[in-house]
Amino acid sequence: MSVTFPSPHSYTGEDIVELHLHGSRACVNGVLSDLGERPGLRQARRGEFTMRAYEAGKLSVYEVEALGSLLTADTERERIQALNSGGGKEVLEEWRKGLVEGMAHAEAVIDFSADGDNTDLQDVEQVWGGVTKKIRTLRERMERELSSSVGELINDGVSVVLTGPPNAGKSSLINKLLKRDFAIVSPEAGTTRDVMTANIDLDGVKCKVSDTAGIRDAEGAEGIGVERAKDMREGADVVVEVRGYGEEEEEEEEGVGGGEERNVIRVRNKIDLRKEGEGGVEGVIDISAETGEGMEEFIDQLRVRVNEILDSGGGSASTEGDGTLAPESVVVTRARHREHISNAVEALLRFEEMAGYGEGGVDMAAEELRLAASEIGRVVGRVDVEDVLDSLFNDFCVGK
Ligand SMILES: Nc1nc2c(ncn2[C@@H]2O[C@H](COP(=O)(O)OP(=O)(O)OP(=O)(O)O)[C@@H](O)[C@H]2O)c(=O)[nH]1
Ligand SMILES: [Mg+2]
Repeated sequence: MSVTFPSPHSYTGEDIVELHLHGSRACVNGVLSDLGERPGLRQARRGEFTMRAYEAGKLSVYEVEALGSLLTADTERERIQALNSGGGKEVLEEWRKGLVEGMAHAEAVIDFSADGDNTDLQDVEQVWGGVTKKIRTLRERMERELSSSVGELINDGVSVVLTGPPNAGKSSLINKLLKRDFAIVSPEAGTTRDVMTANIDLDGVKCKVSDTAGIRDAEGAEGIGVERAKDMREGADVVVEVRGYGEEEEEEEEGVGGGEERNVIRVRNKIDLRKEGEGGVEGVIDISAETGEGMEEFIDQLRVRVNEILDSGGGSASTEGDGTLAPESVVVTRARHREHISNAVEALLRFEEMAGYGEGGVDMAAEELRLAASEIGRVVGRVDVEDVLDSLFNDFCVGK
């Protein structure tokens, strides 16, 4: 069976024919090899359909990125965020419109001042005052959006780093979390050296969990592993401090453990070795990576921390009054968006500084507005984005 999509109402805007076949490899290969022998026909490259849709103006870069996120989405939150990218695009277009309006007003003020007619000077100043006020509000709105990294966290995953002394059971714990034999576990201290990272889906939120080398004074390859472990701990969204049962005390003295940092979860592993009648420690979750005891409480605690991070990362337009996420208003979902919006904010700060300085100032200030508008335009963008697109389309599969 075949279905035709005449131009311009197809995905790419061109004429498209879809062949619907039986799914067996032999059928598909038979048809493909027949088509391949006909002049002018070849297989599509990865993401070529989307590339053509983009070139035909059917999709913006922002939408292509969202489609890329959708195709690679591991979790429900990622999927919803990608589907809601339209909301982000609308916000961006509203910002750009505001900036372009500001530019138009600036032009008017410049023209008016050039006329040398001072009778309506007060009106002009009033108009200009209104423009600068609007731009300031817009800039504050952008800063609020930048202060939230929820979009990127949902896309990239929340990083959870397991750390602690050698032999505490970090590798055993990651295996338990992943429900598979992922990292090597051995009674030898200093088994893990490289950082080992795998994703888990925590109620629809992607978490990148990393097992790291046990922290101790070490040389050679293990020493490098320890350095990597420390770097990972530093950059983690959530730190899980793992101690082996009976090993907590000496660690505290060395100043490795403890800490009341908000993003730290402290666990005491190997609780199956606990002696009769011995109690727990305040603020520390007892688990056994071997028997699974306490794992539920640990995962609950992890869930609480991850949600706290997402909620506080919102703290703005992306968080509703009751603290629940409103993903439809998330604008920044990639580092690329952050970069352009930050550039726009900087330009607007310069604008605000100059806007007050008489006539010459308006000229220069207007230039900053233009710059800010073009940066915001790039986020949605059709401006010099070839490199973005190249790397993006590579993530797509053939046929998309
Ligand atoms: N009894 C008991 N033993 C455990 C438990 N968890 C881990 N172990 C044992 O502790 C030893 C060390 O476990 P690992 O998971 O390799 O510890 P690690 O923290 O990754 O160690 P390094 O990679 O060397 O830093 C192994 O012999 C495990 O079998 C537990 O809950 N109970
Ligand atoms: Mg290990």
